[in-house]
Formats: sequence, C-alpha cells, structure tokens
Amino acid sequence: MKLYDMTGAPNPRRVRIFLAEKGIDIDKVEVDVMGGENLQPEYMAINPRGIVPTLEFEDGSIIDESSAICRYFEETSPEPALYGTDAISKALIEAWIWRSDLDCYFPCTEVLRNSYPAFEN
Ligand SMILES: N[C@@H](CCC(=O)N[C@@H](CS)C(=O)NCC(=O)O)C(=O)O
Repeated sequence: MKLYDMTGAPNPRRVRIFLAEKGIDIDKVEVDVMGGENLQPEYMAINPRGIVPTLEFEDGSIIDESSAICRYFEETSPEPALYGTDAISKALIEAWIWRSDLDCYFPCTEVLRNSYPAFEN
C-alpha cells in the first residue's frame, strides 16, 4: 500500500494528520503537483483524475478522496476512533466534516484555483 502525497497540499495533509493520530506509518510517494507531475502519463495511469492524495493498493486499485482514505483507515485501524463511537458522535462528526468542507474549504479552493497565477490554465 502506498500514499501518493504532496507535502504542501491541504487534502494530503488531512490524510497525514489522520494517519499520525492513528499512529499509522505507510509508504508515501511525493508528487510534484506544482511542477505538473500529477498530469503526466505515469501518474495518470495510476490515477486518471490526476489528484492527490491517492491511496494505492497492491492490486493497483485506488481510493482518491481524502475523506474516503481516512474512512478506510478508521475501519481497518479502529483505535483511536476518529469518526465517533456512537450514533450521536458519528452523526455530529459527519455534520462537521460537511460543514467545514462546504462552508470553508471548497470556497477557499475555488478562490485559489481561479485567482492564483500558478494555477493559470
Ligand atoms: N476531493 C479531493 C480533492 C483532491 C484535490 O483537489 N487535491 C489537490 C491537492 S490538495 C490536487 O491534487 N490538485 C491537483 C490539480 O487539481 O491539478 C479530496 O478530498 O481528496
């Protein structure tokens, strides 16, 4: 199992924080997104969406959504529980994930992608 990662990017960081809280250490491959490595044929063959983070399994299958990658590790390494322990805490944590993504993270992403010169084209 391998995590395609980028040190400065927020979604991979979300996964790295999750792994650190779980005490899980896995192989990581740094992808140079600012240099366009994620859009090269070699990386697109691994993940046709050209994004990080990507969790790749031995059989070549992938998970390429940060929240879903975290969910995978929550299920395979349940302690410490980071997605809640009962119906209320699980529901509240999910609500906060949606709220922080929709009200904060996604709008910030759109501003950055559509105004920061390095993202032009
Ligand atoms: N919904 C995805 C978003 C992944 C994403 O947008 N990753 C950025 C880095 S934070 C990326 O790979 N951008 C490359 C690009 O858009 O070309 C997730 O939560 O993992």
